[in-house]
Amino acid sequence: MKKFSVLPLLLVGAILVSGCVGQQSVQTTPDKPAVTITPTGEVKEFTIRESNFKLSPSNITVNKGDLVRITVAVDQGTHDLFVEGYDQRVNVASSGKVQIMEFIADKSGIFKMWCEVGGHRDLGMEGQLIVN
Ligand SMILES: [Cu+2]
Repeated sequence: MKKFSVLPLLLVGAILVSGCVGQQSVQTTPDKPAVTITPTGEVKEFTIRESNFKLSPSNITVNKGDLVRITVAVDQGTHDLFVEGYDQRVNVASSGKVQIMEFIADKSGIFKMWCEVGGHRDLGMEGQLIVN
């Protein structure tokens, strides 16, 4: 009789333990590698205006950990905007269109950004995102 009454308790115990272990393994092995940034809590907002063939402003500076919000406004012609390193992009759009890209600046460095349409980059539509 005693064997029968102990067995269910052991099973419950085993389930509880495996449940805890499962939770711990989720915490210690996330899907993505841990990103070691401390968010600054700052939101840095910019508007980059695009025309033939320049970005205005062409350089923007933020601090690592900032939330960066860039409003890309096409004033003239047809353009997109790509930010290297962060792989951020707004779609190709024509005059009058406004798009927003937003990301956490989790890597410091100087990252080029440019318009990918035709030869626009070579014509001057290039700038830099500087993350200090
Ligand atoms: Cu362009």
